[in-house]
Formats: sequence, structure tokens, C-alpha cells
Amino acid sequence: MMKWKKKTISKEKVIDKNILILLVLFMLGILAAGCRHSLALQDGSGNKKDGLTQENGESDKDTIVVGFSQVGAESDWRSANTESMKSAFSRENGYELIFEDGQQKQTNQIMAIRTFIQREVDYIVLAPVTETGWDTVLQEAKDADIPVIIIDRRVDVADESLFTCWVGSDFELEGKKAAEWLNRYARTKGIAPEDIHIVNIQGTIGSSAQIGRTKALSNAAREYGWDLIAEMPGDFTQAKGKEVMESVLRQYDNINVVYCENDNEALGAIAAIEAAGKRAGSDITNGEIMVISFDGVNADALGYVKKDKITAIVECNPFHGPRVASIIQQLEAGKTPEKFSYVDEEVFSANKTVISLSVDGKDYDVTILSEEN
Ligand code: GZL
Repeated sequence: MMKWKKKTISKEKVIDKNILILLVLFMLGILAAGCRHSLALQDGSGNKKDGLTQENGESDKDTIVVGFSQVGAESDWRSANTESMKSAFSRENGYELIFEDGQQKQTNQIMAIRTFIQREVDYIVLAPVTETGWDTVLQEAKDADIPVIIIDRRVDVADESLFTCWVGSDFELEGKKAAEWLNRYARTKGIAPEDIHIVNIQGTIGSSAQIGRTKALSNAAREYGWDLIAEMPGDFTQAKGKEVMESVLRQYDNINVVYCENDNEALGAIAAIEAAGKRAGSDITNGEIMVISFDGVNADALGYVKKDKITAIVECNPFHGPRVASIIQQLEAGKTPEKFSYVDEEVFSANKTVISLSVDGKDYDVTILSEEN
């Protein structure tokens, strides 16, 4: 039987071999980590890949990929609108949402749309910061055969085939409701039109919401004979609303109505009114300053309505997500959805002087808010 001879290996050789094994293991570890990292980037785990955040992970072939360019995060309305879109276009609902915050700059939104085109998304949804300047990039999306759905504000384009559908509000109607509420209040209280002295704190200049709400007020002021003292941009933000109100209070001592084109501006304006030692409220014949606003999303603003610090809010419905998802499902099924669809909206007040109003031949009930509801 063959004896096994014990083979002795020198100590140096043993150390060399161990170092070699360690080196190979180290290299394998590096390799494995590298792969893991690149897989993470490809599995859409929400890592920033190309400056865009993937909201809900990598898609499989049945997933509908939607690129959404949002205006920004300037107001509570905007946050609610974003939330509505993100919950509608969730992974559970069969979507991969690529979300891009434009930070209220059209250049950012145009860049995002071009990235969506490069990534060959199935649909592009655009909430445009202002109405003009979209023709070129929407033509690029059309050339890439990607349907574009516009939400919220409008786009002013030469060729309306550049977008498939639009979902949003009738902003001029919102303004007409606010103006009609004030008209009925003044008539009921016996306040002469020339004794109504209004400042308009406008939204982002050039946005459909600003254009429509401003137009409605200026037309009503002319029709009813109100004194429209000033119109100044408040950018839909609380800070700017406060700044503008501080400025006009320094310039004018007869302001008795402030028309704020969104709730965040109204909260800022009320802070300025109270800091100036004045009172926000509907009793304008006794020196209060009436605040009228839009949106109805911000809880503080709705709380102010119940306290009559904001006299009336015309609702602007931010919940576009389900409607846009329904449009995409119709398109996926080869159907043709309505080109323009409007969301339903109410008027909120705690002041029972006006419980209904009529605009363009249509009647609208005012929803009376109280501490109970
Ligand atoms: C209206 C929307 C406006 C809101 C503001 O649809 O575009 O922009 O009224 C928001 O609150 O900032």
C-alpha cells in the first residue's frame, strides 16, 4: 500500500498563497458590489439616474410609463394636486410615474419634457406654469408619437392637436362666482358700489388661473362701478401675499376688500392686515377688510372662513389624478376622450348673507361652513 509521504511546504509559500486567496476574495467582493450598485440603478429603486426621480420603481412590459412635469410646490393647492397625481399613477395601479418638479420655471418643464421624450415614456402629463411658449416642445412630443395631457392651467398653442386632452378648472368662472358673491353681499347690505375699494393680489402672471380670475374681477368692477384700486402679483405664495398687502396698506387708507387669487396669498394678506392693527372680516361698513380667496385646500384658510377672517373662498379642485388616469385608460382602449374636461367646484363661506348665486344663467349654492362642519 503506498505510503503517503507528508509533503512539507515552506512558510513563505503558505503566506504567498493566503495573500493570493485574500486578493481574489477582495476582487470578487468589489465585483459583486459593483454589480449590485448598477442593478439598483436599473431597477428604478428611486435613485436619481438622469436628474429625474422614479417615483415607483422599474416597469414591466404591461406597466404604463407616465412622465409628469409639475409647476412646482408653491402652494397647498399644488401639493394636493401632486399628491392626487402620485396616488392615481401608483405602481399598484399599473403605472411607473416619472415626476419632475419645475420649481415654477418653464425652462425646467421644457427640459423635463425633452427627457421624457428621450426615455420614450408612454404618456406625458404637463401642468404648465404659464400659457405661452410650449409650441416647440409639444411638437417634439408629437413627432415622437407621445400623447400629451395638459392639466390645471391651459397652454396657448397655435395648433391644439399638440395636446390630446386638458383637465382643469374654468378660472374665469371662479372669478365670476367671487365677484357675484360680493355683488350680492353689497346689494343686500346696502353698500354703494362706489364705496367698494378693492385690491387684487394676483397669482403668477401669465398663468391661466391668474388670467381668468383677474379678468372676472376687472370686468365686474367696471360693470358694477366698484373702485378697483390696484392689481399686484402675489405669485400664489404666502410670503408674497403678505409683502404686497403691507405695501398697499402703506399706500392706500380706504381698502375694504382684498381679492386674493389663492389661499396662501390670503393667509399672508391677513397677517399683514392684523400686523397693521386692522381687522379682516366681512363687516366692511364698520372698518373691517373683507378677504375673498380661491382654492379651498388649505386647512388654515378654511378655518379662517369659519371665523369670518376670510369671507368667501371659491373652490379650485386640485384632484386631477383620477380624471387623467381615466383619460389614459380610454386612450389605451382605443377610445377618444373629451378634449376638454372641467372639474366641479363650490363656493365656501360662513356668512349667510349670500346663500346662492347665479353666473352666466347657472345657479350655484354657497356651502355654508361653521365650526361644526
Ligand atoms: C389653479 C392653480 C393655482 C392655484 C394656486 O388651478 O393653477 O396655482 O389656485 C396654485 O394655489 O399655486
